[in-house]
Amino acid sequence: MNSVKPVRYLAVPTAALILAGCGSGSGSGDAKADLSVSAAYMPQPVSDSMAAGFLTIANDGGTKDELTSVTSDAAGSVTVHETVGSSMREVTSLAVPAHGRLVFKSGGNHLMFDKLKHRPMQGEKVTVELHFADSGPITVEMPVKSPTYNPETGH
Ligand SMILES: [Cu+2]
Repeated sequence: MNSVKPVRYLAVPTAALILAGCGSGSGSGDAKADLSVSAAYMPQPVSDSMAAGFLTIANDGGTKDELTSVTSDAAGSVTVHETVGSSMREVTSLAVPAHGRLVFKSGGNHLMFDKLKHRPMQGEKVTVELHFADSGPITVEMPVKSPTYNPETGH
């Protein structure tokens, strides 16, 4: 008579499978994050060891992503900073909203290059690799501009 019990338990895994199927279906197709980078530049640093970098990451997809780290062969470390009031602090990630942008600009979010291999000069390029929570890495050639470069005026 112990052959009755297993039948009753079959109902539970079936319901779980149906739920799992719904969940994976909604995450496919054009709902994914679709990232592109523009307006990248580094003001020629006044320091031999440290520099800042700026860029804009646009997301044309319907799902948000997160910038989780930045690496560069030109520097011993690259960290992501945000500016709150008049002080800056390092953050471990920044969101790239769905159908939105993550903007790095002077006085706001910025990349901080530390332990530079050499001091980047105007006209050179610094290669950085951006790493995200979901999307694949993006390599960016960041041109070095004058120390007082203003992206709004272009000089
Ligand atoms: Cu900083």
